[in-house]
Amino acid sequence: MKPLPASATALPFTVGDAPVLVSHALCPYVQRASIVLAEKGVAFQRVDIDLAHKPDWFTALSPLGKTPMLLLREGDGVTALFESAVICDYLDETRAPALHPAAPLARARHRAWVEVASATLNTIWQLYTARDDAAFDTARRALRQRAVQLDAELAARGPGPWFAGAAFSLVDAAFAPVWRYFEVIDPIIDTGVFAELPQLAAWRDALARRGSVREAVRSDYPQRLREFIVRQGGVLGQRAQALAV
Ligand SMILES: N[C@@H](CCC(=O)N[C@@H](CS)C(=O)NCC(=O)O)C(=O)O
Repeated sequence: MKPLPASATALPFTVGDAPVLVSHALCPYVQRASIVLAEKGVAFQRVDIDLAHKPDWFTALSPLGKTPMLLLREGDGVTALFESAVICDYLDETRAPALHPAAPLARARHRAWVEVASATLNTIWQLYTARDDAAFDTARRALRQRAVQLDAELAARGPGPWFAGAAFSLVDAAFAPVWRYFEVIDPIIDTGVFAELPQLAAWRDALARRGSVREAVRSDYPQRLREFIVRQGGVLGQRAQALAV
């Protein structure tokens, strides 16, 4: 694939030696890429866009019109990478330290758990867009089941603090944004998703304190997420609004 000439993309910023992470303030998939860049000590520029009004340059470069998109300088041109798992894998193949296991089978298993994190994000979406109590409870139960499953997986894997023990991995980067949602959701409606799951509690806690995880969102993230949830107008949004007045 030939990189696009920089002049053809009409970007409102310059892609220099540091890659550009095209982002949305609340996007959990962007957080994955941001965490991985930070873990690898790669300096990057973050450009936030409004997904409700996608800029033309973004639509031209992004086949699926989704964040994250990573823009990389290649010679005189710019190459756009999309899909968070692909971006993370590319970064892992090109920058140390490795965040995937070296053995192909263990690496494949880790990639599968990244998929589990994506599926969990879809269920969280169902939770905060649920229009009635039954839909909310269906999503809540599915998330509880997932949490129980992960707690058992962590117990089987042995001591942490990370998913794969002492080494932070791409699975950690994929799940950190998943658990972060509940820092905003649970104070609105206590979902009970994490009740009595000690391994999972310890993992969540370690992730929440990791520098790369903390820096993956701006300081106003909780407030923005709460406002976004209110705008959804679902069960959770209505409760959030009621609590705010
Ligand atoms: N599978 C994609 C999902 C990315 C995604 O869903 N991004 C959302 C924001 S969090 C998006 O850009 N939505 C805009 C749209 O679908 O039009 C990935 O892993 O990168």
